[in-house]
Amino acid sequence: TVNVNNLNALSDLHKKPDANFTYGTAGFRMKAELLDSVIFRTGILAALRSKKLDGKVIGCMITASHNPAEDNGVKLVDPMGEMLEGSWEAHATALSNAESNEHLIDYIHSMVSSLKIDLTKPANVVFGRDTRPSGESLVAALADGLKVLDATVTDYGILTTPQLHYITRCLNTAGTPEAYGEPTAEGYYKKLAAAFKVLVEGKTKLSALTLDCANGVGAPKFKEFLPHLDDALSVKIVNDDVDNPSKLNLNSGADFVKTQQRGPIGLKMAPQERYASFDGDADRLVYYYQDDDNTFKLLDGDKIAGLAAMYIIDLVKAAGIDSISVGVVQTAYANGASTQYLRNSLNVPVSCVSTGVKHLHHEALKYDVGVYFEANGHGTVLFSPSALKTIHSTEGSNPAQAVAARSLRALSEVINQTVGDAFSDLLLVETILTQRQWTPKVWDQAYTDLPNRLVKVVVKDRSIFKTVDAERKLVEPAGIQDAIDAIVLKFRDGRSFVRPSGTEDVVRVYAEAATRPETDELAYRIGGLVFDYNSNGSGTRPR
Ligand code: G16
Repeated sequence: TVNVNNLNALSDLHKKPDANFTYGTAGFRMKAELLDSVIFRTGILAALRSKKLDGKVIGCMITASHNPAEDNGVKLVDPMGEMLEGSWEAHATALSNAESNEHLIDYIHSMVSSLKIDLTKPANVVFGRDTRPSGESLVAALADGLKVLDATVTDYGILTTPQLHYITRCLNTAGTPEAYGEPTAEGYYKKLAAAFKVLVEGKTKLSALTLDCANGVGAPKFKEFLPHLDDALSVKIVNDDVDNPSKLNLNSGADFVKTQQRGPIGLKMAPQERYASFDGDADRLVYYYQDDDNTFKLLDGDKIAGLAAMYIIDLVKAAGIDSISVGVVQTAYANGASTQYLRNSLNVPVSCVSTGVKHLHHEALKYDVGVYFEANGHGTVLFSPSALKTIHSTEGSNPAQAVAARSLRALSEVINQTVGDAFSDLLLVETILTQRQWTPKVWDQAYTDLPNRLVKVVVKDRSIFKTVDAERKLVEPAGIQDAIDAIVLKFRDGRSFVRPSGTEDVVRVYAEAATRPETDELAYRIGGLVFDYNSNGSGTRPR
């Protein structure tokens, strides 16, 4: 059983405030000042998870990713570097909401018995954090939580989220045939850089890429990474001010660029040059450029998925191993034109799942090579064990086939297969553009996005909005979906859906239609409908 005195003493240092918590799209996320007890209890959960898995290493990342500076959160990482298993999210939520130490102990004991956790097993947990100032004290709360069950812990300090996922997998696979690499940031840089150099060898280097790091952890870490690339890639970093925490994700970063459909404020763009943005913990990436007529053009997660799928299909054909099936996973936010392109031009199967990398990752495992990206730039490519085996055993019967097979092998190394990773995705895009000698405009010509708009609506209680069908339909509040459908019908190529965010206290409204004015009107009409349904009088009605 759990040492109750120890738990009481530690838990008293991290008292639960009067609030209700939910493990959301990517873990717990809210105002940092509310998180102390939640993070403490997440430490207990991580230790239980490790014990349940026979001492396998579990990762905890303290970050609120794309959220504003005053927020924070925690994402839990399972042994192979994937997100925490879905069925454990309810336990995380229940532990965080236990009202007293007694309730907390009761819930831990109920988990121990229902999940058959052997408390005598070891617990191993690693953790890291992004650059948010609140991270420091939250890490201390996590460490206290880990003491409750005597976990062995390693603090990796400040890291990007994908680096912690990578390290977790390396630690759990060390010494096995699936060994993933050296479990350090340095090992991560070396692995990615070596693979990238193979992929661009002998090709003419592209002009410098301008990289907006959202004033987050991606900036110092990408600076650490650059020397490993030697001169294989030129990158000019902007928005790297991590010493002014309030600037994090402010008017910059992947979320800003994607939702505002414009470059970071203050960035002067030159026509036909390449620009990219990370989010606050460097697991999302979007590209963009300015066209000759000065219009802003976004190359988001859908465009990256299309580019990656196109390239991989070509490579497996060129290597003579086109028995390998490629599939793409998207969410309802995927632009309708991207889905058409994937299905009709590339002839690949496309599945649509709920928001959250965890859902996409799971679905992508069904393909030999599963490309998954959210439109917001969060995604990666997964190679199944059998696909990897084929790729590694293919010599090719002529030099062209051998080169393609070698590229595929390097590609599987440059891609962080644990989770969406902005560094690794950037190298993937740069590989393809370099190999093809493409400008961003050529990449963009694969298909033309339907105009789209994403609106955030502040409501009284976002939990009343319940969705089905990969979040494309609302079933509650009753009747609202009929009202939405009636509006959508009036718009050419109209599509719209409404879902509560799992990372921010808002309801999101997505709309696309044939033209920009129609799209905006559709988005604002649906947004207004949602606002009127459940307004608390504080937010503004979308218009
Ligand atoms: C997280 C998740 C993403 C999700 C995003 C927005 O991203 O990892 O899968 O798309 O939140 O989710 P929601 O619409 O539910 O707020 P990040 O980069 O913030 O961790």
